[in-house]
Order: sequence, then structure tokens, then C-alpha cells
Amino acid sequence: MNSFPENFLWGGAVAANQCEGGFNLDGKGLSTADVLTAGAPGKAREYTNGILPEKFYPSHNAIDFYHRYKEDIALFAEMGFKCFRTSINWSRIFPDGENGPNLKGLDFYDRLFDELIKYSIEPVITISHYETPFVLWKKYGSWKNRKLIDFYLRYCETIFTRYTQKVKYWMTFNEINVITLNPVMSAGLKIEPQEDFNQVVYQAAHHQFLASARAVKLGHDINPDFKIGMMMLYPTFYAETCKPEDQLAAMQSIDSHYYFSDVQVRGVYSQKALNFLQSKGVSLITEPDDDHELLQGKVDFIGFSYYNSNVATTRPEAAFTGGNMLNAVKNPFLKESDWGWSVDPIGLRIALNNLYDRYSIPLFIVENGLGAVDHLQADGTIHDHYRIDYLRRHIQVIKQSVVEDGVELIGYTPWGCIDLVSAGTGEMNKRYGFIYVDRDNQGNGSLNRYRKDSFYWYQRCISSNGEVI
Ligand code: BGP
Repeated sequence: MNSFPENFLWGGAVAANQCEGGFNLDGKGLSTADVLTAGAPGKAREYTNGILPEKFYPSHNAIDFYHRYKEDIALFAEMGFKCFRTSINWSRIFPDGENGPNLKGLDFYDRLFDELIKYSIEPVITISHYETPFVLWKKYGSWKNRKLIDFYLRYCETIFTRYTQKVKYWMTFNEINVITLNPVMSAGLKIEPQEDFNQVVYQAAHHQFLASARAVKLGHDINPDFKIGMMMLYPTFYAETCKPEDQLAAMQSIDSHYYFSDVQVRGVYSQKALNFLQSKGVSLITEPDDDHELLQGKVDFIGFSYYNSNVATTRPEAAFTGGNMLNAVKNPFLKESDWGWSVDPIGLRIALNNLYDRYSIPLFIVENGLGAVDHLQADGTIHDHYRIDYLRRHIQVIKQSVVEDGVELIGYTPWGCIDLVSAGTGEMNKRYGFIYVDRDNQGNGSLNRYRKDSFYWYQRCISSNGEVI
């Protein structure tokens, strides 16, 4: 093979809570994402205990994809998308997590998937992307509680059955390993001062592993053609020096992420993982069938996000910079985005190789991209050469990984293919899209859509199957 496979899924990715808006329409319940405020530019968002009138919640209206999905999908089709990754908003289907399903919510996703299928765009669906029904959080403490597994499974059964003819690719949890880095955003985990962080987080992760495994089994029973994957954030780690202690630190850093993929791909906790839990004083509360269930629910593929690489060091005085979900030690060999995230295409090749060598199952890059400030010109154009440069360099190494290294890759969906609300900071001005949306950090703007230069560039990339970039 000397090019991308013919059936390679080029596309783009979003998440329901960051683009849909319509947070209280047609019977939708409140979700944890709906009580997340906008941070000051560059600053983390905050959770409020319910909606406070004096606060601004950017995802309440987001980019109004809920009403404009037809216009947006037409633009994706114009770019030639073969697939589109989004998530189903759990609280649209089960407004309080327990009672439902809400038929109007189900109808919305039927219409959305029909629209994609009309253009032969394959939906790629994340079942839970950083939102949990708010009531499940309030009433049960979210994923701390084993009961969440049953609520999640009921939701899965509903959507697997309803969309069995429309959706083939599913992912059970977005960036499941982020539970250790941002437990509130990832899993709705509010950790009280008297609670032990590790005990809560790894217990909740165990519940998610079981929920995912049961969902994989259930999905395959409902439709054997389903491809059900896990999804992780992949943070390539370099050792700061060849000092053995730094190398060990790099290995241990990435191991703390393999903890998650090992269980979901291999269906077992490794001895290393069990020892790690013990060293942290974590004692998992399990039931007799848990091991068997994990083994029954091994995933079909690994979806992952990759934005930047990281550096592991034993030097306590090392300087830190930004990065997706985890602050990284500064790498003097790399440039950084306006948000301080390193730009490192080679790190993506390493990620692809590491994952494929370790697991030998298909991979899917479901997030990658550059968050940047764009400038809308008076004539409606946006000249985002920096984004084209970022994506071009990443696609070059993806091709090398597929063609030279033999990595089996299903597809590539750059993040935020249409501008949307940032998960980390709630900003609109941190834009990733090929399509510009006229809305600012305070929620002002016409919401009109504009094609950026990268729109035409990606269109050529797709039509040439990655040859013209
Ligand atoms: C990932 C999340 C996405 C997304 C992306 C970019 O971790 O899965 O939801 O938003 O990061 O991050 P941000 O929006 O903070 O720039």
C-alpha cells in the first residue's frame, strides 16, 4: 500500500454539548455540561450547583446545531466528509437519567442521522461525551455509584435498538482516561474533601469499564455488525533526557493511561494495574461476575484524541506549559499554539505506532486539531493558513504510519470541524473549525456560518484521498 486505503473515513468531530444548544428544548433534561460556566479566556470553567441567573453557560445555545444541523451537514457534504463524529446527549433521551425515553429526543437523532445518510456520511457516535444527566449526579453522585451502570445500559439499549440501521460505529465513553485528570468534567465526579481522590476515581472508572463492557456485549447482540470502540486521550510522553530515571518516568506516565486501554481492549486488569491500585491504597469494590463481564466486552477498535505531546522529567523545577487536560513540561524543540499546547506531528506517529504495536486492533483518530483565534474579513473569508499547516503536517505523518509502519487506521476526524464551545475554557474564540461560526465568548453574534480557507484545503485533501495536502 502506498496511499490511504480506499474506504478511509475522512471526516470531522464534535460533541453534542459543545455544539447543539437547545439545552432545555423538546423535553431535554439538564446535564452536567449545562451547569458548566464560561471561564475567563484561557481559564478553566466552573460547575455550579444548578443554573445561576448571573452566570453565562455557553453550551446552552452553543452554535445552535440543534436547529441548523441541515445547513451544517450540507457544508460537511460539500467538503466531501465520509463520516461525522458526534455524540448523543444522554439527557435528551433520558432527561433525568431514569425515566424515558423521551421520544422527541430520539426523533432529533433520527433526523440528524437521516440527514447524514442522505449524503452517504457515516455517523460515528460517542455514547457519553462529557455529560451525564444532572439528576444522576445530584441523586446518586454520578459514576461513584454502581447504579449508573444500569442507567447507562438502558440508554445504550434504547439507542442501539433505535438506530441499529443507521449507526455502525460507536464509542462508549469519550476520553475515558481523563477521569483521573478532570473527574468532574469527564464523569460528573465531585470529590468531597473527606473522600480519597484515588479511591473515588478508580472505583468510578471500574463502573465505567463494566458499563462499557456490557454495552459492547449488548450492542453486538443487537447488531453483530456494530463496531464498538473505546476512546482515550493519548498523550505521547518523551523523557526529558536519556537519564534512566527520566526514561522510567516517561514509561510510568504513559502506563497510567494504558491502565484504561488495557482493561477495555484486553478485558482484564494487568498485574501492574492491580499493583498500582494497591500502591495508591485503592481497594476496588467488585462483584463476582465483574472479571467475566470485562472479558466479554472487549472493544473492537481504539478511538483516540491527539493534540500535543508531553515531557516526563524528574526535575522538580521544570517549567510547565499548557496541554490538553494535563499541563506539560515545556519541550524546547516544539512550537506551541496560542493556548500553549505543543505542536508535534511526530508525536502522533509515535502514538499510532505505540497503540497498534501494543494492541493490534484498528485505530481511529477521532480528535486532532489546532485551537486558534481566527479573523473574519469584511468579505466573509477567513485565512487560517496556520490551521492548514498544522493539519497538513499531521496528515503527512498519519500517511507514514499507515503506509510505512502498517498501522491499521479506520479514519481521521479533526476536532471541531465547525467552530464550537471549548470544553476546557468555554471560549468560542478558541476555534478549530473548517467552518467559522459568528459567535463570541459572551454569546453574541449572528451564528452565520462562513467557509475558511481550510475548508477548501480539506475538500481537496479528501477528494484526493489524502494525496493533495
Ligand atoms: C478533548 C475533548 C473535546 C474537545 C477537545 C479540545 O479533550 O474530548 O471535547 O473540546 O479536547 O479541547 P478544548 O475544547 O478545551 O480546546
